[in-house]
Amino acid sequence: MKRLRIAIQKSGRLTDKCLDILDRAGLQFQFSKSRLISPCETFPADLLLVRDDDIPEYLASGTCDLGFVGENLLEERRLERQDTPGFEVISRLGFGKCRLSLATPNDVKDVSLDWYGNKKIATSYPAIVTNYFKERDIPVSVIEVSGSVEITPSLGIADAICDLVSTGSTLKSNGLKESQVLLRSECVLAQSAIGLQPEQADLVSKLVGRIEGVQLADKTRYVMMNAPKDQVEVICDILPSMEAPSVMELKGQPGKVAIHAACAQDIFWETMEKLKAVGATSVLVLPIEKVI
Ligand code: PRT
Ligand code: ZN
Repeated sequence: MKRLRIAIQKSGRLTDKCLDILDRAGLQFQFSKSRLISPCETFPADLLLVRDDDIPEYLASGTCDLGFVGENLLEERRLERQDTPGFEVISRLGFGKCRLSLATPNDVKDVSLDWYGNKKIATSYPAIVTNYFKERDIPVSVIEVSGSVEITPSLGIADAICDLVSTGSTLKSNGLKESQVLLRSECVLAQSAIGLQPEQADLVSKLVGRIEGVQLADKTRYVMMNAPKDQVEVICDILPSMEAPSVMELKGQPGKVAIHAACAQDIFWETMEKLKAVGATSVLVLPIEKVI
C-alpha cells in the first residue's frame, strides 16, 4: 500500500503542536537527525520535515499528500499563482492563530486606508498585499522582504509594513501600530489536489477522524457526582451533556444515585456550585483523552 506523505514545519512555532496532535492521533515517528523523512511505525505514513514556506508548493506538486501549514502561506500561494490552488483545507486546527495586518509608525495619525495611497509597504506577503490594495483601487508600492519586516520603516526602506501579528508586542517594541487586518489565520491540515489512491483516501479520512476526536476530547469533560435520586432531572438540566447521563444505584444508599456524563464543554465553577446547591456531592470533573 502507498504510504501517506505528511509535511510539517521542521522547526518553528507550529512544530511541537503538529507533532503533539499527530502523536495523540496515534502516529509516532522514528526521528533521525540526518533524515528529512521520518517513517511512522504505527500508521502507513511518512513525515516530511521542511520549512513552512515550502509546504504549499509541496502540496500543489503532490510531493506530499497532506500538510500542516498556516492559512497565511496557503493564501499567499493561491494569489501568487492565480491558478487552481493545488490544495484544499480539510481541518482547521485551532492553533498558530495570528492575523496579517498593516502597521504604521506610531506618529502617523488617523491611518485610514487612503493614507496608504502611493506609500511603500514592506511585507513577506506581496501577493496578499498587492491584491488587497488592487481590489480597493489604491496604488501602493509593495516591497518584498523575507524577514525582520518590522525594522524597515526605521531603516527608511518603507513607510509602513504588513506582517503577522499575534500579541502585538513586536510591533509595539518597534514603534509601530496596527491599523487594518487583511487576513486571520490559523494552522490547518491541507490536502494535495493531486488525486490519492482509494486506500490513501481512506487513510486520510481515518486520520482526519482521529484529529477531530482529539479536538473534541480537548473540549470535553467527564463529570461524575453522587446526588439525591429526586434531583436527577434538575441535575440533568444543569449539565451540558453530549448524550443522556448515566444514572446508577449506589450500594447501601437507597435515596442516592451516581450520575456520570460526558459534557461537550468545560465545566465552570458556577456550574459546579449549582450542582452542589441542589444536593450533588463528590462532584468530579475529568479531562478526556480521545473521543470517537
Ligand atoms: O523556518 P521556517 O520558514 O519554517 O519558519 P518561520 O520563521 O517562517 O515561521 P514561524 O515559526 O515564525 O511561524 C510559522 C507559522 O506560525 C506562520 O506561518 C503563521 O502561520 C504562524 N504564526 C502565528 C506566526 C505568528 N503567530 C507570529 N506571531 N508566525 C510569525 N509570527 C511572527 C511575526 O512575523 C512577527 O515577527 O511573530 C512576530 C509577531 O508576534 P507578536 O506576538 O509580537 O505579535
Ligand atoms: Zn517560514
